[in-house]
Amino acid sequence: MSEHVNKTFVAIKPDAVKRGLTGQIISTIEDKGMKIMGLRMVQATDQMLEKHYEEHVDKPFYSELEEYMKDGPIVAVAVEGVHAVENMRKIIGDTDASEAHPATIRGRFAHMSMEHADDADSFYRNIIHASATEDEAEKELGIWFSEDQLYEYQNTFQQEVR
Ligand code: FUP
Repeated sequence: MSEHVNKTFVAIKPDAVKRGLTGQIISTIEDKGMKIMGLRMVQATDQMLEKHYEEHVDKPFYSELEEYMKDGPIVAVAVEGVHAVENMRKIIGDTDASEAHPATIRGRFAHMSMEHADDADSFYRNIIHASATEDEAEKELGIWFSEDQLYEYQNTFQQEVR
């Protein structure tokens, strides 16, 4: 397989699932031509989140982040494509929705700034997560999916560029 093709992990977070945005977000990934190789609705556990947010576990906002991520099921999506990691990060937009380009998922479906959430003493919710690097993607796919939940097949777009 070409070195330009990689896999990434996307989490449609509980706020997005509750708002009924799952379909639109999945469509956005499919519209881009990327391949969904795994899809599952899952209730996050403390253990999964501690692994997923390893770098944030000791931060002051962690307990609220954990509460937010356990507030309902998440929809876990495994995505493969040409530069999928980089493409997905562009599609989701800036972590702070108020900074995110309006054409991105965060820019389309959220507008709150982290600054305002802090002032209002409310936890910051930003719809979606996508892995930042290939190493992070590999780690995160391993947390949210077992091997037999990931499907290898060729989508139409791959057939076109073969
Ligand atoms: P991202 O990679 O865009 O998901 O962002 P981060 O890994 O930096 O942050 C993970 C989540 O922690 C974000 F979705 C929001 C939350 N967060 C805060 O609430 N406050 C912060 O200062 C940083 C992150």
